[in-house]
This record gives sequence, structure tokens and C-alpha cells, in this order.
Amino acid sequence: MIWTCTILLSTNCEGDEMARITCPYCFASMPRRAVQFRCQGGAPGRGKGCPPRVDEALARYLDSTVAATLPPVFTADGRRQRATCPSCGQETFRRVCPECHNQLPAQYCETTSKIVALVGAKNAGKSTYIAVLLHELEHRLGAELNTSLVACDDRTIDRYHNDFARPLFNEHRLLPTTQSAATAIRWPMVYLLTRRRRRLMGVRDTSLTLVLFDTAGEDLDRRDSVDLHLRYLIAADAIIFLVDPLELPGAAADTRAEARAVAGVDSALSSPLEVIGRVTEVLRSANELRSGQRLRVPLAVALTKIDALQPRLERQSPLHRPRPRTGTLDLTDREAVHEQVRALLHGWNAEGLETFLEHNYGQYGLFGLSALGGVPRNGVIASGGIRPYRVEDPLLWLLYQFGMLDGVRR
Ligand SMILES: Nc1nc2c(ncn2[C@@H]2O[C@H](COP(=O)(O)OP(=O)(O)OP(=O)(O)O)[C@@H](O)[C@H]2O)c(=O)[nH]1
Ligand SMILES: [Mg+2]
Ligand SMILES: [Zn+2]
Ligand SMILES: [Zn+2]
Repeated sequence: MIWTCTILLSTNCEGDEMARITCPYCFASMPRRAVQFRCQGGAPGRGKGCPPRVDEALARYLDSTVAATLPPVFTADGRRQRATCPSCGQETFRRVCPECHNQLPAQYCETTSKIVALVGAKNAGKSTYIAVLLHELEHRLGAELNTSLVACDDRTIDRYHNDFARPLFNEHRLLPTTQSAATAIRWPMVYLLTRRRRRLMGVRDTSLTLVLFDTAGEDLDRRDSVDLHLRYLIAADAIIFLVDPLELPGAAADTRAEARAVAGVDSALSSPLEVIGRVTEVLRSANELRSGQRLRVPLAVALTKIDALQPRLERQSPLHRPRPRTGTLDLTDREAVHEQVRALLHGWNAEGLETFLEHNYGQYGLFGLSALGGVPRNGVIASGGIRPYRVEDPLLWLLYQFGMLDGVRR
């Protein structure tokens, strides 16, 4: 069982990168000028416009003709923010992906993308991680990194509120298992993250679009959803791989009994090595790598649920020290955490994972995090509430890799 989740980070870069765009819904990559427009249609006070009709491409994506009955799509210069419908003469601002015909958020079209795919086995903690990471970005991290986070479309606002924030933060309930794409359409959540940085020449804003997909563990195994998931992975500029330490057989002695009691049941199907093996195989063949060649995509491998580790491991562990909140990537801390996770994997006889990473990835970092900060009981968050711990580390490292965050050595 393999799960993927994808984050797209877009920056307002110049040059070649600006020439192409990746659709956050179907992951097709296209030149910007190939982006199409949808007629605004008729509305009181706006003139007649083209009548709605079934949009076959969108109907295929939505698996519904009702939701895909809309005014027509037409071709014009997609680098522009507006175009005139050749049939009715009305001006429209609605830009759509030429492949799946989903509307592209306006801010999304003005930036280029860096795609980060999140991958993990079933029950690895992906949905919880997304929920808490967004919450942290919006609240605590915003102030530290001088960033603001704005949802780009209404679906994003609704989904975050209904599927993530309300159950977890308001009702203190754990999130349900994510439904497979076979039974529910998975809308990505698209955010614009703007960072204000002081530079010698004054203040400079850098914007990134952050697109989060939350899909079910089994989706990569299903034939009908495989294509889309492979496209996510292949389009990725970086990967975050979540590993539940409770799924590593060697870690049992180092984890709390109460955490093991609520751990996943189908560990045979979701061994982390099996998941990363499958993902790597896909990437290697897409990149046509020969034996001995390594993937260039940066990979962050994060142990989730580290609150489930035995308290005795906390002593002097860099992993259990809070991240220094300096608004930069603390490289000294980064190396110490990497080494600590490495030592844990070795202690758990899971060094095979590291050997595998070493052979296949030119650049990888090891992380440890906890979204909840405590072991939940009977489907309810621990009484101390949600106390996230180092959830932002992989993202900060990736921002650093992308040149969007400074690294400082102490
Ligand atoms: N101790 C601890 N448990 C966690 C944490 N995050 C998630 N869990 C547990 O792991 C379970 C699965 O978390 P999810 O976020 O739903 O995992 P997922 O990877 O989205 O699972 P699927 O959607 O089924 O693939 C939760 O119900 C919790 O019991 C954490 O930070 N600490
Ligand atoms: Mg989930
Ligand atoms: Zn598309
Ligand atoms: Zn029209």
C-alpha cells in the first residue's frame, strides 16, 4: 500500500522555468502559452455569453457530466491574464489546464512550480502531517519566517476546514483513513506562500504555490489511478517520504507499548522499504537511469510519530531538542538530527533503508517529527492537545535546497 501526496512549490522565478507550467490537478506539464481559457458564460448584467455544455475533458477528470457542464473552453495566448471568447465576444479571466480543463488559480499562473511529492505507506501519518504542517505554516511559522499563507481557491478553504482543521483542531478527533481515489475525487489544496526577505537593496517578496494532495495508501497499486500518481512522482522536484517507526520491526524495543497498541495492522503490505522501493523504481525508469546512476531529486526521509519513542532516547538526543527558531535553516542542527536518525535506523537493523537511499539518491536528508506530539487514545488526541514537533524541518530543508531559505552554521 503506497500513498502519495504532492506539494507544488512555485516561485516567481524568471527565464526558462517561467516558460512551462504544471497543472496541479492532473500534473500535465505544458508551455505557458498553451494554457487555455473558459468563456465566462451568460449572467445578468454581463451579456449573453456562451451557454453551458458538457466538457468532455473535465467530465473525464470529475467522472461526472453534471459538474462538467460549463461554458466552452477556447485557445488563446495562455501567458495573458485575459482573453476574448471567439464565439460570444466576452472577455474572460478564467484560465484552464488544456488537458483536464480544471480552472487554474490566477496566482498559480503567475508563478513557476517546484513540485514536492509526499509519499508514505498506509497509516504513516500523512493526512495528520498535512493538517498540522498547514496549521503551523499559518500560525507559528508565519511569524518566524516572515511568511503569509493564502488559499488559492474555495475548494482549498472548504477542504482544509472540513476534512482537516475541524476534526483535528476543533473536535480533537483523529482523521479518518483517506478514501481511495476510486471512491472520491481528491482535490489538491493550493496555497500561495509569500515570504518577505530583507535584502541589501531593500525588501523582496518571494511567492511559492504550495499544492497538497492527500490520497489513500492503496492508490498507487490501483491500475486506474496509477497513471495520475506516477505523473505526480515523475513531475516532482523533491520528495518527502514519511516512515512510521512503529512499522519498523527492529524499533519495537524503542517504542512505547501504548503507541504500538494503536499502530497499523497490515505492516506486511506497507513496509517502508517496499514503498520507497516502488517509488524509486518508477523514478529510475522515468529518468532512464543506468545501474550506478543516482536520482537527482532531493529526498527528505522523515520518521513520523517520534513521540512514540521511549523517553530514554530523549536524553541528549538532537532529535528531541526543539529546532532553533532562527528564521533560517540551522545547518549544525540539521546535521545532528540527520546523524541521530541514522543511528536510530542502524540500531533498529533498518540500515538497509539507508544503503538503499545511498545507492539511489544523490541528495537525501533524514528527519524525525511528530505531528500530534503525543500518542492518541481511543481515536482521541492526547489530553495535552496537539503539540507538533519539528514538522516543518523537511520543508525548511527543501526551501534551502531550492535557494529560498538561508542556511546558517553555528
Ligand atoms: N503517536 C502519534 N501517532 C500519530 C501521529 N500522527 C498520526 N498518528 C497515528 O497514525 C494514524 C494514521 O494517521 P493518518 O494521518 O491518518 O495516516 P495516513 O498516512 O493519512 O493514513 P491513510 O490515509 O490511511 O493512508 C492516526 O490515526 C494516529 O493514530 C503522531 O504524530 N503521533
Ligand atoms: Mg490519510
Ligand atoms: Zn490538468
Ligand atoms: Zn463565449
